[in-house]
Amino acid sequence: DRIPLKRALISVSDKTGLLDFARTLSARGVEILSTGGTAKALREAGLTVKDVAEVTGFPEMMDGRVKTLHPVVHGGLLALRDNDEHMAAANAHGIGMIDLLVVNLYPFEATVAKGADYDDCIENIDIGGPAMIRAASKNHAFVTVVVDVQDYAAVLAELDANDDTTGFAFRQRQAQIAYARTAAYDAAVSTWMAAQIGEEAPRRRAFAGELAQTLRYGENPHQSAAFYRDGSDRAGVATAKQWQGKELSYNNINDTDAAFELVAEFDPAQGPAVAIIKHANPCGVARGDSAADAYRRAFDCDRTSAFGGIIALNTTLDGETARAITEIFTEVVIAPEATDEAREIFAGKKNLRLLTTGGLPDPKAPGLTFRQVAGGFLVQGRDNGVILPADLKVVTQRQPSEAELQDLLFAWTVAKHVKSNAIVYAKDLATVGIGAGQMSRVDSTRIGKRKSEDMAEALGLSQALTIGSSVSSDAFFPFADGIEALAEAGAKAVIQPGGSMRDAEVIAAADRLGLAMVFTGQRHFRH
Ligand code: 93A
Repeated sequence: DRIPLKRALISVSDKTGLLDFARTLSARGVEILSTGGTAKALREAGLTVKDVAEVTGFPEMMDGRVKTLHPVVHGGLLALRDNDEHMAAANAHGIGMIDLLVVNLYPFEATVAKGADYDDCIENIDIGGPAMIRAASKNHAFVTVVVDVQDYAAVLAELDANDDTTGFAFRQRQAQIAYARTAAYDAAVSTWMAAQIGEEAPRRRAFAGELAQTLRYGENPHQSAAFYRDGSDRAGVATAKQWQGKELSYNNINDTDAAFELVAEFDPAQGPAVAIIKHANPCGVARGDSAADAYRRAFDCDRTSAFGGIIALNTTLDGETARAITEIFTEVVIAPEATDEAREIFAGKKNLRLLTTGGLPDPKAPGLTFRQVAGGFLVQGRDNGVILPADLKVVTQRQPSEAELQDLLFAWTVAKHVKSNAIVYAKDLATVGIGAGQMSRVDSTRIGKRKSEDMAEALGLSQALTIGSSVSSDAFFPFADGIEALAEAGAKAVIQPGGSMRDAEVIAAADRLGLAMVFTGQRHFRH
C-alpha cells in the first residue's frame, strides 16, 4: 500500500509554510503543478513549477472561477492506478497521475467574518478546490491529500520514515480530515446564506465548526472531548484571549460561557455586574457601585459555593476587584478588559485563568443552541428574550415599589440563566438565595430560602436575607403552594410568566399574603 510521491498539485490561498514545504518536495524530486498565485509565489522563490493551465491547455478564466476544473486534473486525481481500463483511458487522453494534492480553500469564513459585501462573499466560495479535495480523498487508495498547512510537517515525516512513500493509513487519515474540511466549508456557506435570507429558524441547516482545541477530557476524565469554534465573532469564551493559567477544561469552558452570557445581560452603562458560576448555575450575581462592590455582593450570596467558581464581569477587571477575587480559590475570570494592575495581581496566582473578550455579546442577538439526544440532536434559536418594564403586568392589589420593580427585573434576568426549576431571591440588585434545577418548583423555593438562611448565619446576621426580597420564577406557579413558600421566606414581590390554569388561585394567594406580583408573559426554561 506504499505509494511513491512523484507528482503534486499545489493550489493554496493561505500560503503559510508553502515555500519550505514545496522546496522540500522539490528536493525529493517531486514534480509540482500549480495554479496562478501559488505558481507565482513558488517561482519567485526560485522553485520550478508547471502551470495547471499548461497541463489542461486552457487558461485560467472567468476571474479564476475556472482553473482546475478539467478532466486532465480530475482524471489524474481519480484514476485507479491498478485498473487497466482507467490507466488506458489516462494514456489515451494524456492524463498524468497526481499523487499529492495540497489545497486550502478561498477564505470564505474569514471574508464573511470581516463583514465583506454579498458579491465578495460569493466570489470567495471555492468550487475547484473542494472538487479536487473530494476527488483526491475518494481516491485515497493512491492519492495523499492535504488541506491544512498544519499537516505539512506530518507529510514530510511520513515521507522521511518511509523512503519517500506514503502508507494507506496515513492517506486514509488525511482523507478523513479533508472531508471534515469540505463539509464544514459548505456548512459555513449555508449558514451565511441562511442569514442573508433571514432564515433564523434552524430548518434545513448544515452546521459548521472548526476545531479550536483538543481537550484533555470531557465532563469526566473517561470521556474524550474537543472544543469547536463556529466562526461567529460573538464575544465570549470561544473568541477570548487567555492571559495566563493552564488550558481550560471542558467544564471550565461550559461554566465560563454560562457566566459571561449572564453578565452580558446587564448593560455596563447602568453599572458593573458580576456573576459567580458553579456547575453552570450562578451561586451569586450582583450589580454594584464598583466592580469590586459587585463582586463582594455576589460573593455574599453563597460564599461556600463560590469556592473554585468561575467569575464573569460586564466591565473592566480592575486592581481592587482582582485583589478581592484572589482572596479565595477561583478557576477562571472572564471580563471585557483587565487593567495592567489587575493582570499583575493575577500573575501571582498561577492556576487562575484570566480571559478578556474585548466586548460583551448582545443578549438579544439571534443564534442557535444544540442538544444531543439518542439518535439525533435538537436545535433551537437561542433564548434571546428580554423583558422591559413596559412588558410587565401587575396582577395583584399591591403594586411593586420602584425598588422592588428593579429587583424583580434583576431577579428575572438572573433566573433566565438558572437551570429549571429556577427560583431567584434578590434584594438591592444582588441575589440573596438561588434554588436551581429541582423537579418541583416548591423545592427550588425552599432551597433558595435555606441557602439564604445559611449565609445569614455565616455572616452573623439576625435574619435571613430573603426577608423583604423580590423573587423570580422562570416559569409559572402551577399551584398556590409556591407562593405560600415564598411568603414564608419573607418575600414581598414576585415576577413570573403567568399563564397557569390556576393563575386565579395563585393571584388570590399573593393578595391574601400581601405580595405584589407581576406577569412577564414570557418563560425562561433552561435545562
Ligand atoms: O474559483 S475556483 O473555484 N475555480 C477553480 O477551478 C479552482 N481551482 C483551485 N477556485 C479554484 N481553486 C482555488 O484557488 C484553490 O482552492 C485555492 O484556494 C486557490 C489558489 O489560487 P492561486 O494559486 O491563484 O492563489
